[in-house]
Amino acid sequence: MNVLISKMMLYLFEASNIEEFFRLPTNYCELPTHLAKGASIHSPAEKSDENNPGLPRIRVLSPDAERNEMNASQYVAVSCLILLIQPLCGLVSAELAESAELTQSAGSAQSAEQHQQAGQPNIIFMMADDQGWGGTSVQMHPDVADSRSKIFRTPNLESLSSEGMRFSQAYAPASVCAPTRLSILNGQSPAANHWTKVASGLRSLRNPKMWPPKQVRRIDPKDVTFAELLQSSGYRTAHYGKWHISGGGPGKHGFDEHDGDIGNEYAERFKDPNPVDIFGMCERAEKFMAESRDAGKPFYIQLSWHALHASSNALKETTEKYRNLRGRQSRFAAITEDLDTGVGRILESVDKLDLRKNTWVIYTSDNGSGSSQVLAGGKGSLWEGGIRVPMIVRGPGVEANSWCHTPVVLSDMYPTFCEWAGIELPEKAVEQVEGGSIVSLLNDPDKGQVTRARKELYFHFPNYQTSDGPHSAIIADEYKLIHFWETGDSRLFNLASDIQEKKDLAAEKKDLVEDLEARLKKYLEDVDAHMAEPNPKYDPNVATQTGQRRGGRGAGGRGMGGRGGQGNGRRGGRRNRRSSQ
Ligand SMILES: [Ca+2]
Repeated sequence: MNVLISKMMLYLFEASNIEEFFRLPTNYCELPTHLAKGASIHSPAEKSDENNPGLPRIRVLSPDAERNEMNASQYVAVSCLILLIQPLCGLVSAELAESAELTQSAGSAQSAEQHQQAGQPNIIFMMADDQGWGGTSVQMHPDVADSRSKIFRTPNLESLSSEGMRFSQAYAPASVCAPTRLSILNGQSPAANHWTKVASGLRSLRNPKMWPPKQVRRIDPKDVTFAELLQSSGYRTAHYGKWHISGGGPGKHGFDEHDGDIGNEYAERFKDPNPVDIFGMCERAEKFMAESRDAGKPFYIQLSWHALHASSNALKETTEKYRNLRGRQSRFAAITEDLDTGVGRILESVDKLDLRKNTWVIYTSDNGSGSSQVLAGGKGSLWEGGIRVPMIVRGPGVEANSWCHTPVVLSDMYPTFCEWAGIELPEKAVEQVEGGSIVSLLNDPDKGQVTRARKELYFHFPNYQTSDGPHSAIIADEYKLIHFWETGDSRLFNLASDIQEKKDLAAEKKDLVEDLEARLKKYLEDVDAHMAEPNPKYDPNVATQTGQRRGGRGAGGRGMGGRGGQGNGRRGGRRNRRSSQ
């Protein structure tokens, strides 16, 4: 406490006026640079003080990593004390100013622009819906020519990738929509969130071998989201586009501005000239960027694009360009290009507002689509086609046109954003977050490392959506094991040499299979994952209906393939596009 008071006193000596001081609890940006470096102020998990219910608890993490806490009443008391002695400050501040440190910070009041350059970085996180690994014209792996589409045109993403880093092995936490979105926001896996499929689909099942678990289907109000932490440390935060995880909508979970608690149906009414609200989202984002810059505040903007949903809403002009393609393919090509145009407008806004130097831009997708010419499986399956997604990052210090081949997962974004913002995760978030920061990879893609609570990546899909049935997967080093719960069988692949998951190594590496199966099962127990349970009334002589869609390979064989031609729209669970998956 004494340390905190002394730091506040020091701050007051340097503050140009008392109003600036009073912004301290809510606006870390107002701290002089030398105090602000590495410091954060937040009132995160514990929204109120245990001893004084209703009063927010304020935490100050000083640059030397000392954690200090006080509640709101203590803060007011300290503030009043400092107000009383403020007249003395003038007498002593001249003496203090002789020290090199204070001299350096004298006149530290920064203009908004200066702050943007020196303070916490801005973050723009863009996520497409159902855009597969090969669903853009950006090659996602240097050795895999077909990791890009030769039909779809995304020149703005090409430009972004030429200025940033491509992650060749980035994963969505889930192979379906909402579970991925929640996992990004709270940093926890879909298995631990007990939300692995958008809806259980129990009613459509007839005589299944296993009964899938029910789904939670909303963000838990107790979750600490990264958006709340950013907000508490001075960020302005906005979420535009598809939310899809209920729980009261973005405004209840850390976003100052948002489009509400909306899902797929929302965007369907937006047609030419604003297909699925792509350009509306761009306009709102640019306005938010400009306002934040003018206020001298860092911002976080999440653009959860509705595209590629409602692809028939693409601009007529763009659709015309692809009229030689067949049916769905022409629509997906058109909406993909429209989305890319939206990405270009966002990038233009960043430059127009002179924010590039201090702004991170991340582009990715919420799940695979099965539209890759290379990857097996698709949406709703844990083959690479269901979970490997495009990912490009541009930002301060990132080498242009660079690659990172270390596996990352989108739940890594939470600690990454917090590290960029200089936020130390509160205890509750440390327990909750399974991802690790990718900052060191961005600094050095070869030597950097991601530190997570567990070294391996885990995926859990105890549901029926494809011919795979309930299954789970673990990726450890270059190996990936997929376990199928209906049969108890596992498949093992070396992703480094077999990205297509063609050569099953399970028979020849039995020890490794045993080891990975044990790790997978232990993980699922540790996070209390909800499992599919055997159906005691299952009758092998009666037909089974699981409502399966394409996109898997099938637990027992390779018959399903799932490696459709680029963007042919027939693989990867494209049926039922109007469903809420
Ligand atoms: Ca999706």
